Amino acid sequence: MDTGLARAQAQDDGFAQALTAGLARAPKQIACKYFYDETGSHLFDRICELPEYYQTRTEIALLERHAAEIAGLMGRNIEIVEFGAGSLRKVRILLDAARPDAYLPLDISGGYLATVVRALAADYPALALRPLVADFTRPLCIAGTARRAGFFPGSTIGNFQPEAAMALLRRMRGTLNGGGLLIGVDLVKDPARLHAAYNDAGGVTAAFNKNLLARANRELGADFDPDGFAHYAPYNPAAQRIEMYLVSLKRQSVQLDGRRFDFASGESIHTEDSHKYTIESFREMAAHAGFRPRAVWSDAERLFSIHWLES
Ligand code: AVJ
Repeated sequence: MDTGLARAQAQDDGFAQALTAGLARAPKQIACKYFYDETGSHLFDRICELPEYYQTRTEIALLERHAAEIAGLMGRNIEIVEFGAGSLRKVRILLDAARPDAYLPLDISGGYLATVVRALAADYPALALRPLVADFTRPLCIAGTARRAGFFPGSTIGNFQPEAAMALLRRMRGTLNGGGLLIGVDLVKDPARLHAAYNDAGGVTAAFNKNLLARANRELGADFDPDGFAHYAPYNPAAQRIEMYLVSLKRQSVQLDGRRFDFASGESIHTEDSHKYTIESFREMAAHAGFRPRAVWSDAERLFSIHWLES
């Protein structure tokens, strides 16, 4: 989607440490949050526009169609807290419909938050903007006692292993002062449809995946050859998730931080899992995290879901 925004770069998000530790493991791995440097964020915006990637446009259509009902459930005199400031297009729908007293975007990038605040200040003069530089995957405490509506769109919850997703929901619940959580969740569906969404014909997802290697070269002085790796993103139906890998196309070595990492031909770096849920399986997980699932909206094809969970 066109957010019209670029994320600021060079925040110290621990990439160097995470990559050296992840490449020393067997099998090799790296957390998917490291995709999102400035280039990666632009590539992700392009993914959201792809014909194969139904998620973004489906979620936006659901938000638009049900905005009034969502606002009614959120109630009056609330604060909206967004976990990971993402697409302004999505939160604007909520700001217009729910008219909260304050918007608290939480993000690891202070530069990106500054851009968000600048973009919204002009259009919402009566809205208190309280950006918070924070990693929402870590323990969270947000000062203040006003009732909050949490917002966690984009099926980002799918990037966490189910156990970690449950723990994250629990932690988010603890920040809402008795309010609710509006959360977007991608649904289990025809594996061919899922496969196409992560293996687009234009190769944008492949470029997004390989940008991790380019990022390591740019920021850490590594010497990865991105063409020496293949983008591989199969759907694992037993685990109900897309798994994303970079697979070495040959035997090769990479220098990073004064260390050498060897790759056998065919050896992989696991870069992302994207878990899919049924409406029922997600509601069950939310209930285990202490929420009461109150409302759910989905499109006619059952591609994507948005849940309103009360705490
Ligand atoms: C929208 C961030 C959850 O799992 O679909 C898109 C990111 N990875 N294509 C997803 C992603 C590959 C993603 N999130």
